[in-house]
Amino acid sequence: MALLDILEFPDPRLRTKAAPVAEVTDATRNLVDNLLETMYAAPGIGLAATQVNVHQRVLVIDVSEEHNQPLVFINPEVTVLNPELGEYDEGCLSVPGFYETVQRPQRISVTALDRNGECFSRELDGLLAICLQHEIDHLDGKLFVDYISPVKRQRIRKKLQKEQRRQD
Ligand code: QAP
Ligand code: CO
Repeated sequence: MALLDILEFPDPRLRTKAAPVAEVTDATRNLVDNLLETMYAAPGIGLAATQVNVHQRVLVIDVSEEHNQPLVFINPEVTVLNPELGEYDEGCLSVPGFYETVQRPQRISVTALDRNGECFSRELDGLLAICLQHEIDHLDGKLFVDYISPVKRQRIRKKLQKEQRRQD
């Protein structure tokens, strides 16, 4: 297993649209394991392959309190069950230190492949539904800061770029 580097906003590679996984192989399972290790080390509750510069439709989530319920979604497809929006203060490992309120549908169903390439479907609500939508956005090149005002987004961009120059 390996810890992977996480791309940070406004890195243009975060805007890449990820391609579907044609076949779940050992290489896919290695990616999943590395995503999980990187997410737990951060620590975070969700990580998409896009964030580690791998442009395949793979993401991992663990919203459990004990950090012992890893969930894997490969080629996830969401259907909104109830268009009613809920608000949540979202953060992102690619936007470290910033949290903003985002509105998303609260009840969804997802169909995806698991780490064995088996298809499954689940109905989701609460934080898990929010987190899954946030992570699928990454696979489409989208970030939570795209939902906030341009002024706030620009302020976050400036602060992170300054931070990144310090580290280079
Ligand atoms: C996505 O985000 C998410 O700013 C997962 O300094 C978050 O794991 C979806 C993190 C909230 C819905 C609601 C963020 C860690 C972790 C930071 C994360 C930070 C350190 C974010
Ligand atoms: Co994120």
